[in-house]
Amino acid sequence: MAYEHIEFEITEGVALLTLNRPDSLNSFNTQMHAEVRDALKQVKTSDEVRCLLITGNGRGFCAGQDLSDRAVDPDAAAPNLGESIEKNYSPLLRTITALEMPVICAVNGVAAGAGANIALACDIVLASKSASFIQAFCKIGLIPDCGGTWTLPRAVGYPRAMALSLLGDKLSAEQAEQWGMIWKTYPAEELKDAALAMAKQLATQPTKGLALIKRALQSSANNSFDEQLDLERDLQTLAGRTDDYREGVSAFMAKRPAQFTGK
Ligand code: T3D
Repeated sequence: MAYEHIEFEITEGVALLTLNRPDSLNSFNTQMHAEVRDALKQVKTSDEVRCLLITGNGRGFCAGQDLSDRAVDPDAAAPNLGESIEKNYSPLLRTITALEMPVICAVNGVAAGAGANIALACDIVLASKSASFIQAFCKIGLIPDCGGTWTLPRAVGYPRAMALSLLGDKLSAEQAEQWGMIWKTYPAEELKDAALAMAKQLATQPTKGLALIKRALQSSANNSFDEQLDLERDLQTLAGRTDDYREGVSAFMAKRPAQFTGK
């Protein structure tokens, strides 16, 4: 598939997916959804990719749904937003969170609406110091989607999640970093290099083990302590059977750097 609204490349084990509709702050239209879906299918099926990095071109990361596709004639029937969520947004979020590798988001500018919550669903969120996060949904009569009503209270606590969602205020990336909502901020000119360096480093690590860590932490939100202990036992059993575990222990014992294959 030829891409018009995204850029996609795979280098050194890293898939770099760049949203590329800068004139509308990389907001999602149907075609961009299809292109992102296609790229993520490649990420999922490739033997080569061991880390995904998502970012945006221009001054925004992503302003959510392209609202020019939603300009509703007052006499026309209301659009079926549930269908749009079911067909496009929820599968995207499910794919990102289920990918068996680390997913980094480098938020290069404003992340609003679905754009904010897509970023927050990634495993490690980096941002430019000039970026911001806006739960813009309330300003147009909608509710936070893309998992935001799940992710946000867990990331920042209920009072902050509620105020951000009801007010739709702009949260600076630096404040988000201080709150622990994201991992780190960087000066704008350093963000992409820092994100790529982190992605390349992660792509050399025990990918299966990292995927199991991701699964364990995701499950902790809904498990009791006892259930989580059982899950850790089961996932550690799987981790212990990987080639990379063998290699990690041999390398440690031989006092040499480990050469992980992701297997
Ligand atoms: O519909 C469904 O399928 C359901 C799912 C919904 C998910 C959602 O994401 S709903 C929420 C949609 N997003 C928003 O409500 C955010 C709308 N954008 C904004 O509020 C502002 O643009 C920002 C706060 C993000 C940034 O403000 P600012 O002042 O830095 O930039 P700007 O001037 O508003 O935007 C720059 C251009 O991008 C501008 O176009 P122009 O005038 O230069 O030709 C603007 O219209 C365009 N743009 C920004 N956001 C969108 C957009 N065009 C279409 N859709 C957008 N979401």
